[in-house]
Amino acid sequence: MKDSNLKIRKLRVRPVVVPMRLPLQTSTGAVSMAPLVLIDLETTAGVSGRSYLFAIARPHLRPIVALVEAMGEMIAGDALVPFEIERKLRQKHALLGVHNIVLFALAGIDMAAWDAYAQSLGQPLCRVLGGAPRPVRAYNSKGLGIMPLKPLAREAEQLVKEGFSAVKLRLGRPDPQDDLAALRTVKKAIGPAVTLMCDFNQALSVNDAIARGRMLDDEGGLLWIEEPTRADDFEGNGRIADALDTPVQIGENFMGPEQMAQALAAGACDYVMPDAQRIGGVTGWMRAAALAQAAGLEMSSHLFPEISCHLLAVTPTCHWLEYVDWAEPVLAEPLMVKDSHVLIPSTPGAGIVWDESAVKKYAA
Ligand code: SMN
Ligand code: MG
Repeated sequence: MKDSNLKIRKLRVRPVVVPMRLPLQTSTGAVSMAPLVLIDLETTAGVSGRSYLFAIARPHLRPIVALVEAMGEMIAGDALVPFEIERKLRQKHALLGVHNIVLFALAGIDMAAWDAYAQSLGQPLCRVLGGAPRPVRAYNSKGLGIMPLKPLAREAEQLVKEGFSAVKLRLGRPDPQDDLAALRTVKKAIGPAVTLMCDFNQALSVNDAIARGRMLDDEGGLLWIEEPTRADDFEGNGRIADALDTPVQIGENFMGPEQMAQALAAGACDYVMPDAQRIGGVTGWMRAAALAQAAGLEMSSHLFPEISCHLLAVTPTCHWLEYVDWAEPVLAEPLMVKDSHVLIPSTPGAGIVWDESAVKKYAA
């Protein structure tokens, strides 16, 4: 159906709330259900591009759905050219500000547009981006929240048993000694061969982060310390990164490649991990990947493993894919994992297909 005159017909936007197999308690809040916005971008040739957004909390579903629908009306009838769609939507929202949920809606449309575009060319998304499907190294990021030590140890063993060689522990308990006990518990449960990351979810002040980070440096064995302090305090994150041996990882809250450029200019971190929804979809990711390459920084992904595997496969400084199964309840073809690697589907597009009966069941 290699039709280069494809046009956008309309957008279908559906909110769902799906159960999470492993609820997650972070230092800044609990996530036990996944409120998702499902986007279908219908084209004139019958091809439909699909993507989803993560609303974080149920009350945020409605405003995000409304924004995606409003943007859908702005691009109905336009040619299916992802860069042009992105340019138009950015321009139309310049006065409102292309941040936060405006940017999320734009990213959701961008991802669906790229999916439709790749499908129209009959190729997997990574091929259309100039790469080829290949296994992408992944860590199991489900669970390991702020929880008591016994279930924490059990969960750590379970997550490794699912076929992963790396997991991520959430830290940020009020008493640093309790974090240390959790870290030791998990290290003991997974053994020395399994890679371990940790994530503070912005819990600490810069000074506390330096003190706790030194404690973690002394303990050893962590691949990175993620979001030790407020995500948008680039100067503060930079001071932490300078003070510590363990690399500092940030990026899930970069709002577009523009903000990532500011973080890199401030020397905020050692590693970056943009989130497809916040960096601006496929288009934003590709620009972010060039920034990471220029800065010489390893780049990982945040959530959205289904599309992130295609993106990391064409990222020059590709590091780790964050694997979660949060969208799985509504996916007809769940992502395949083998030997701690995500396998990129060889079907046209990104490979996102809805299980329509599940979508009905979890409609919100
Ligand atoms: C995270 C982010 C958003 C929701 C849950 C957990 C966490 C991660 O920061 O990096 O996985
Ligand atoms: Mg994180």
